[in-house]
Amino acid sequence: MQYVASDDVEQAIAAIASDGCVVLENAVSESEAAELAELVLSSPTRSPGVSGYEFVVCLMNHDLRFLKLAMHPTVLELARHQLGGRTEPAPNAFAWPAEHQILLGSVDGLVAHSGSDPGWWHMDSPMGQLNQSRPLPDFPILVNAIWMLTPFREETGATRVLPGSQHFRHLPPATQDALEGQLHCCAPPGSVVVLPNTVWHAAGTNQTQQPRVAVACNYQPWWVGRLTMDVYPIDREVWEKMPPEAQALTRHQLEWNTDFSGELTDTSAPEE
Ligand SMILES: O=C(O)CCC(=O)C(=O)O
Repeated sequence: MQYVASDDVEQAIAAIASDGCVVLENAVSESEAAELAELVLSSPTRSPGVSGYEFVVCLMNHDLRFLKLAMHPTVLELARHQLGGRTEPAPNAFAWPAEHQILLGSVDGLVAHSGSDPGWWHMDSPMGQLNQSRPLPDFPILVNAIWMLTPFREETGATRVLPGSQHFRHLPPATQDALEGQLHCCAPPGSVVVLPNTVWHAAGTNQTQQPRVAVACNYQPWWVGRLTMDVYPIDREVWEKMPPEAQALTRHQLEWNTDFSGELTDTSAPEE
């Protein structure tokens, strides 16, 4: 696992090529991280994960301050590098406009409460949904930027990754156990691990008394739609308040079909 300065795009690209992922250190300040961690914890709309673990869905509908993470220039540059395609047309292939090649799929909180179970090893969608009788693509279809807003250490439940697994081109075994060669992404609040969806990863287990709080910003190419039933669109009224660059990355969400939905709870709703 390589740790690089948050503006060092070249080094970060090299680290992803060799290890499958990279940590950008101190990409926002610790005080900004602390403020955003509180905002995650006060956001009402949750979806359950393994025991003791919750997703806090579509944080942007709660507060546009999360744009600070989603629009981070180095993260956007890495997402473009990983997911972008042809920029010059050929006689037999058109080029999609470079500035519209990547989109923001979701911005969700990841909360591992005290005593959380370890996560299942996986590759991010849609790798698990593809035909598993063929090798999976050797290129990513999603880039996950997991922002660490509280201390990430083994005992707080830091995300686990298996460096090099980007070459395996198949899903990990369906296990929550430690895998040989796994590493914990340990870093101070304000750092971000950038993981293309070719790499195996899983949440750790939080053995402390404090919640471990992260925000996952998922980027995808223009040719991918709503990826899972646990991803929810930005509300139009919220979208209208966004700066133009963020509107361009999220406009597609306004058209998403949400007939398929996962299990959601609203912690602000009165108990029945
Ligand atoms: O919360 C974590 O540490 C892992 C999150 C994760 O696996 C994901 O966002 O795909």
